[in-house]
Amino acid sequence: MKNYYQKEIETASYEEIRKIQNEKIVKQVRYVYDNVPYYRNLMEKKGVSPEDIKSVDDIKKLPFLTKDDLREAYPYGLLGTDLKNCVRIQSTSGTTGKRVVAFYTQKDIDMWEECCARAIVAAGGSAEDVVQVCYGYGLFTGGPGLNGGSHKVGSLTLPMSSGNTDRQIQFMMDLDATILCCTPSYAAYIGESLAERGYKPKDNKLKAGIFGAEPWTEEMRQGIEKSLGIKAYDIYGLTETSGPGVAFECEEQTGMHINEDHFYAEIIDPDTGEVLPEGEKGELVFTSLDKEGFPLLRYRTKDICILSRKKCSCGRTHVKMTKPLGRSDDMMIIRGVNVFPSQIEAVLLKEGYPPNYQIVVDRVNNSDTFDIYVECTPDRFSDKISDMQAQEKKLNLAMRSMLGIGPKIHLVAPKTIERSEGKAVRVIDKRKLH
Ligand code: DLL
Repeated sequence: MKNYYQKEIETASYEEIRKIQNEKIVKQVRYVYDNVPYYRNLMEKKGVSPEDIKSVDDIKKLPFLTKDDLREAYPYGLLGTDLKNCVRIQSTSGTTGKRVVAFYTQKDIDMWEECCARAIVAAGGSAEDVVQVCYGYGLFTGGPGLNGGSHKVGSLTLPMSSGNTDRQIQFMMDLDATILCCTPSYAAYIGESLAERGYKPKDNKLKAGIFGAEPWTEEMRQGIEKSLGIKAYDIYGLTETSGPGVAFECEEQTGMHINEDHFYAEIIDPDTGEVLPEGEKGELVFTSLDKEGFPLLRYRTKDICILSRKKCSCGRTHVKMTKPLGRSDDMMIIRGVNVFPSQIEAVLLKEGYPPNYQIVVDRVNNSDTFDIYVECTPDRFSDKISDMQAQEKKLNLAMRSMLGIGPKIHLVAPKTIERSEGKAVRVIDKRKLH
């Protein structure tokens, strides 16, 4: 028997889903127009009023929102309701110093957790399961989202958070965890660590994993499935829309169903903004249909993917997205953390370094390496190793405080980083994740 968390809506016909979306969008646009002056202003500039939006077909008339808008409106400018109605924030890094701060009412949290619950049930989860959540807890949405989803399903939840692999393995083995939730690179690392300790895949009770928050390949999936003896499911989401669970994989493992009763998806040409037909590759844009705290309309995710309405054998009818196939901006995800070169540049300038640098990212033994080569100014350059090390340490701390993760800093002599004749090559990503 097939299992769903909310069968009726997850298997509703296209017409039924459209009807729900059409009803919600009319209300939602009116709500945003009345409550978010920042967006009202954008609508007025574009000459659109709430009366122009009668169905989701009219969404294309609305203005886009981007990370730049989030930065400009930071922190409260896109809030949809009084702060007293909000119960939580979550946050992630933004393009420069300013982070994205998303606000949630209790209703928003319930909706988000239900989306995660759908993902857990699609991966075979039920009240019988022990769900080990080793996404980060705190400001990152991964831990809280899957934790809440697991509670809704009624599974026993192990709120591990990330890191401390010895403890992860101890709980996994002693408490018979059956579903593992973490980034795919951490899942691969756990698999390796189990093997190093002499465990075979059959020694654990895991049956499924729910992995996302960063790009991963089919090869990686096969490796994880083999090393842990599980079926590995992809899960997608972003802080701006809620967090994990915007889309999730079912047993077919051929793309992720988008929770269309809550999020309306469009694919656009990233250069022209034109909406592209189903099946074409472009940038994914989301409109949240019923969020109260942070109700973004037409948010440009910068993730490049393809949508498909091909019938799915799992019985779910919601549109599917491919894995993100790339980004239309320069955001990297390193050890699960979103990193923009502009953030690195901002730290260098603040610390008095010239913006001559190169970022090198690689993956060694399933863990990301993160190195930044920075040119010293002549007055700072020294023959004394301890002087240079002290400066590297200071820069490492400044980077860590901006990014949330610490790169290995290599200060190099002035004029040694190759000058390019065209666009500077700032990032060398050797991971080949797409
Ligand atoms: O990464 C939310 C999340 C947590 C998703 C746990 C899945 C599991 P942010 O930190 O705001 O939110 O980063 C969002 O991460 O725009 C994508 O570029 C990338 N991303 C998220 N899921 C996937 C995935 C969380 N399954 C950004 N595959 C998004 C590839 C993903 N990239």
